[in-house]
Amino acid sequence: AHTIRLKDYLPPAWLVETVHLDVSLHPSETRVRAKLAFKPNPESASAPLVLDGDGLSLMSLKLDGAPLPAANFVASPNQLTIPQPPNGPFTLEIETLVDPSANTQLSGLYRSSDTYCTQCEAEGFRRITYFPDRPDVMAVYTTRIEADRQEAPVLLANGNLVDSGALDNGRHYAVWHDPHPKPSYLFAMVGGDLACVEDSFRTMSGRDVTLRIYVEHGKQDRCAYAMDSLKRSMRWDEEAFGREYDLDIFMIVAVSDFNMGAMENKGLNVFNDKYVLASAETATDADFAHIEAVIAHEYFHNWTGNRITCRDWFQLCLKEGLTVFRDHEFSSDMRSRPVKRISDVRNLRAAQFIEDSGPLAHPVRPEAYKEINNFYTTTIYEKGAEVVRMVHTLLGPEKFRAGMDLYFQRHDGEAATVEQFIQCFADVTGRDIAQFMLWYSQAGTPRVTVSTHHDAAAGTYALSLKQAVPPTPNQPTKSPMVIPLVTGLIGPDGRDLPLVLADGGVVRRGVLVLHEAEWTFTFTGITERPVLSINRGFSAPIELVTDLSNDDLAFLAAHDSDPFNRWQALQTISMRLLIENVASIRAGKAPRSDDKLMVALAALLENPALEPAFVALALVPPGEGDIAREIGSDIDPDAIFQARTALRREIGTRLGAALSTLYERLTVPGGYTPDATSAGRRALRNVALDLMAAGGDASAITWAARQYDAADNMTDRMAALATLALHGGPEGERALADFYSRFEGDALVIDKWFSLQATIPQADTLDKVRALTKHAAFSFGNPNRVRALIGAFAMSNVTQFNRADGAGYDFLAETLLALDPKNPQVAARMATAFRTWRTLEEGRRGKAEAALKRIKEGGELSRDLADIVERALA
Ligand code: HT7
Ligand code: ZN
Repeated sequence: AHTIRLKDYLPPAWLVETVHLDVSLHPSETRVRAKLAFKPNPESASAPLVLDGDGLSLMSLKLDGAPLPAANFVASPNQLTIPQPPNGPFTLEIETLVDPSANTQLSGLYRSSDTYCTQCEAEGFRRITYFPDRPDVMAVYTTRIEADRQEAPVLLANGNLVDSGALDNGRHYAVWHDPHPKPSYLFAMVGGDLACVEDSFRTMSGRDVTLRIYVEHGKQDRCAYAMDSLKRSMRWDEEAFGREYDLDIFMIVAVSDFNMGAMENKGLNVFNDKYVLASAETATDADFAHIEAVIAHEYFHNWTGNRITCRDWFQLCLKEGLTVFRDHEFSSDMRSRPVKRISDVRNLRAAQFIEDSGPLAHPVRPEAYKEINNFYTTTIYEKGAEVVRMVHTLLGPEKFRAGMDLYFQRHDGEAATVEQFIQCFADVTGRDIAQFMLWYSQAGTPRVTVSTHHDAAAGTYALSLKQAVPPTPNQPTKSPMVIPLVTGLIGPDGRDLPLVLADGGVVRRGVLVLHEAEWTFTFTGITERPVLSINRGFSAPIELVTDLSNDDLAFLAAHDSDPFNRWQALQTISMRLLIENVASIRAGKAPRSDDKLMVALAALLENPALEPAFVALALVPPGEGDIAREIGSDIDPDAIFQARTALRREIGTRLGAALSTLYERLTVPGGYTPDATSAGRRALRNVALDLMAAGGDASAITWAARQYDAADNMTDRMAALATLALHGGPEGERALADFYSRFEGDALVIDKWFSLQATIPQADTLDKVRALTKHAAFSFGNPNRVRALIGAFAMSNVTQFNRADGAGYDFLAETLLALDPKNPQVAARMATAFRTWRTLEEGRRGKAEAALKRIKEGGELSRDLADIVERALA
């Protein structure tokens, strides 16, 4: 397939001022009439008019009201060209016919259950009509939709409703007008028989905005948390960023077939129903937190993405990284900031660091792509957010806000670039940004190695830092980056010492900035040896290698004023132990235990000042993927699993008494509420239960069974079910069967049942997963089902996906080949499970490579799947 390159960007030759769409909905023959007002772009040379299409059937074409003779245009399903358009403005009327029921790709106009809906990002609009389908062509849209009133009583599009009424033959229509110019990827329309929950919000300037959430009939009572999250997001964006909503109505439509989480279409967000619907009985605390975050994320896009959009898809992180940063900040303000940061960093390491160290690594702003859908990655989103966070750390909150204000003021209504965004921060500080831009252009996770030297006689403390960025695809050598390291030196009394640099330099807000490949910061006035706390709050997305001893780390775990580094210290001690034990297990020796680690963990359990949610996170050892990443090559997933299981067993047995006390003490009084404090208590209680079971405590199984039966909420029921399924033998089987019969028919809940079974690290799991693909509740047509079963198996069941006999790889290869013709986007995403294949030990490596090659040669692959497989093999 053709490669698209950033360096080839050219402004559009033709701009579109207005779009009038007239859509007559029909299950298989939807007629779309598009009237487009074109004008030449004064900034580019005259050129033919070339419009994008994707699988379209052209029915008629008029230019300035007159049918265009066939000799004057060239139309194919994927392109419409007018070689010699008029010299000045003109209108084009294009009529196309589309089949929403046959659209299994879920891009363009499709049907979810019986609802008509659209997904236009990144390039779905061209599956509805011919258009210059690129984000720098911004137009004002008016959308008229007509449909059978019975089939689709609700007709929605972007903007405000300006007209509606009845038609003959049981049909009706609605006209929506969106006054804000927008790119085609933000277009949306919906038609269906949906229920609606309504509320309102008064903006900071006193305007009343109608808020509506549309869901399937009967699901209205599961929308309360989403609505509350929306109102809190709207208020927060006013308070934190001064951003007010700009239409009279904001709508969310929940659909059950959706390729991603949600979509920020102007005024008409379309959501995967997983991120809308929640009740105590059906959603876990984690689900509630995700709903809050995704609602906020899509709402925040109204300013960072919609009012200011991206010039081209290479700038995707401009809207996504920034909006993730904003939603992380929102959740931190709504919940516990340290707990949110630890969870976000855990996710970053588990997904982005892995992507960044393998064949799919790419810069936060890529320079080339074959299929843009494959670049909605954790690097664009999560690393993109970390880069914005570093700007915040380097500048401090006031200057950061000033830079953001300037960005909104300068670029409102525009399609902008990453340079323009970063330039705003340069302009409010007078700083040079050239080196910082490397964060956007260089892929790979920088590794910073730290060594320290305390000179008691001189009262100095030298902190030597070295940075290196590993090679990544097409980037063999790298330059040093700007790395902001929030740092503290902790004295023997556990208090931070003043940071005074020997050269007279000032350390603002504890931020040391490394610019060079190697640098030594020397502090004065340090008479007693301090303990170093560096990269506090994970101020830079780096791998850190320090010379801290385990005793230093235990000291940090107990005393650091930075909660993130308290957690990190325990993780580092555990990681050292795990890595040693993996090597022992592979050498046929028994894993060792670490008394000091147990003492440090026990201290956590006894410290009433710590938040339960923090303690819960601190008790969970590094994941199998993290351990593999740390080891780096020649990975044996079974040895990693055994080492981790041994550590969990050790924690469960050594701390058993304290864990059971916690379990009994931490019951959450009253009915279920999803707030962060109660969720934290539940999290710790459930971690305690699971560790007790891991320690082989038979009473833990009894407690889990009791908890499962008595639970009044999904968090406790699901946690008990997981413990039983993992450790409970027949009790586990009984509970799994009970769970299915309790929730049969509730697809989102049954997804939890699929995922749990797919992630059990036992030898018969693959057979069970195969059997579950035939289960009545499973469907390859629904992305949530596919992700719940196949995705969970391939991405989260490290030992069974990586079975030594290669059967896990074979299963995934076969599944992807079957799924690809139906839904290439989802197939391509699942294929990224192969991204670490080169790090495996020889036997598995060979089998994974063979499976990848089998996919590659498996017939006519979609551009999406071919791109991932080719890059994985390269
Ligand atoms: N901006 C949205 C991205 C998205 C998407 C991309 C490709 C294919 C389907 C999609 N659905 C949504 C989501 C977001 O980041 O807010
Ligand atoms: Zn987004």
